Amino acid sequence: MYNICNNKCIGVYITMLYPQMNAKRMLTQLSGFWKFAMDKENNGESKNWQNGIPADHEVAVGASWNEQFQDLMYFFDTGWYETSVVVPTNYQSERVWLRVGAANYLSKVWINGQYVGLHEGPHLPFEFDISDYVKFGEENQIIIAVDAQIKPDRLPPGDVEDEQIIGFKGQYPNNYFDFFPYGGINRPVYIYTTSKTHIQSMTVTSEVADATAIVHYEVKLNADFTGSVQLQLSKELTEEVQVDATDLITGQLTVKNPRLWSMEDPHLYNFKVDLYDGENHVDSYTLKTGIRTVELVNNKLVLNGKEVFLKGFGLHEDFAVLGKGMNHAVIAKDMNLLKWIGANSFRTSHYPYSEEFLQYADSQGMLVIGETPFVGFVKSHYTNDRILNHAKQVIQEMIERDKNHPSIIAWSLANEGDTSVPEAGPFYKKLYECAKSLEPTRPITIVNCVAPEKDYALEYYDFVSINRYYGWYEQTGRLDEGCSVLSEKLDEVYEVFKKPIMITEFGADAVAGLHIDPPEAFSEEYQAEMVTRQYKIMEEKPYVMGAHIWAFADFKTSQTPSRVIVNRKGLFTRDRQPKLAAHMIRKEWIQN
Ligand code: BDP
Repeated sequence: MYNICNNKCIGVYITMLYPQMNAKRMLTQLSGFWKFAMDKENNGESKNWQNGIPADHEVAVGASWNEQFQDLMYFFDTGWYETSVVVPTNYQSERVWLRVGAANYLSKVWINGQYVGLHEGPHLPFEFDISDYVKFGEENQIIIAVDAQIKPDRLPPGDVEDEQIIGFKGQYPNNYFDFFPYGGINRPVYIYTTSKTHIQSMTVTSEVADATAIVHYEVKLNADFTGSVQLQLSKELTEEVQVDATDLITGQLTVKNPRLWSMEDPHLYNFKVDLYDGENHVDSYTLKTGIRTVELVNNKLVLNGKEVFLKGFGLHEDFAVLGKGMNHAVIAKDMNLLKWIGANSFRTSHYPYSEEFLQYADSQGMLVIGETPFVGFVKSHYTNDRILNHAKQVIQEMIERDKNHPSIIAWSLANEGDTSVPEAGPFYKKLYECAKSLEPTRPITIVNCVAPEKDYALEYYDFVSINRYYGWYEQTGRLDEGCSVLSEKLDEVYEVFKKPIMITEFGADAVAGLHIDPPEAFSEEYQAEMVTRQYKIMEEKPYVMGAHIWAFADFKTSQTPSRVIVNRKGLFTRDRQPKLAAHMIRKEWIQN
């Protein structure tokens, strides 16, 4: 456990290397059907459920519970999961880890009735060393209680008093962010082993000049180690260093004529690290990463020295039945459609996406703005130390998990908080400083929705991100007016901040199959015309670095009079079929 932003991890060991099977590590997946019990009073512990749950369902793990059974759809209390596993006796001398890809929201873990620890927060993995809790060669009971209650001090927060909220009031359930607050163990669960002394974390960054890359590495071990360390960058480069009683191995590798990671050639190097204690092979880990540079120059994003205009979408992890479950086929479909339409980028709106999603973005050459789950902060959050510390913890976990993905080109630390109150300034400044101290290589932003002259937070960030719905929430039905207001307002935003502007959201709902001419709000024609015209305006502004349409696909929301089951701003339907706007934008993006 280590703390960089001066806050406490809550019993969790932050080591975010994606689990892998290799010469020194065993890996097995525990996803599948688990026993499940609804704890509507949220007091399962007082009923002794940690020793065995009174199962009322059997649900799939690796997906939200809500859509698997009708009576779970609106269940937002604590779901207790139980399974059992035999850990082979030949791993007795190893460390055995239980790793959960993500569970929404607060999870507590017991093995054989013994409390192991808890993790707070959705969308990020957590793991525990369970070596001292398991009985080798015997059946072990694993119980995970997942508390999905919606509360004001959770991230993302919900159930805040209406007066403070600037959007999405009075919905059911009462989350006030515009996506369904799915509960459960949404991503895969693994058991894996490591040696007692093992690699805990790896950081790889690169500098490129004159056809040479300097690859800086930092390999963090869980304990002091004496021996030799072999470092290999794909097959091309091998180095060996001797270390003496240290838990941190740092250095650099020089790569001549590197094959840079880019959108056209998303080349990944295997950075393999092996620890040897004499003849004894102690640990091994292979990290897939890319060599590339990213910077902001003259209001544009520059990748490997070349300017790139970001065109793409805000997405959601959302699919029928799965809810927020990780599914490889849905990821492949989404990435395929992003490429089909000519997008080069997306934002992980409004939370960190699965590791598998980012791995696929790496291999497909897609550029990603990685976002935290801080949606819709209001005044009372900014003066609450628990929120600040929890937010820093989440930033630390996200950066630790995602820092080596070449696809991630920027971080977004929040979406549509109320930045018009003075308390927002110091709060967002602290978040920025926390993230920058952990990760100085990528530009950082927050997404704003208030008027620029009222904003107290964006001045601290590297670029300005804005969500703007001219022609939809304002100037409804008036496309021409929406377009001219957009053009004027963009200039105003630039005048205030004098920083590159990323339009992170613009768009209109369209009901698939609804055709109206002349175009009216909610028709496919209206959405198609609006996003195409507005995109062109944005692209022509010299200070705009990119434009992301809201949204990629329709997605489920809470119940509210302005949503018919799903938010329909998708250019694709929830089952990923194109609306008219998808064809129009494809013409625009593929030609340019
Ligand atoms: C913005 C939010 C996004 C919403 C979108 C909308 O950032 O989550 O879904 O608007 O209203 O407020 O469709």
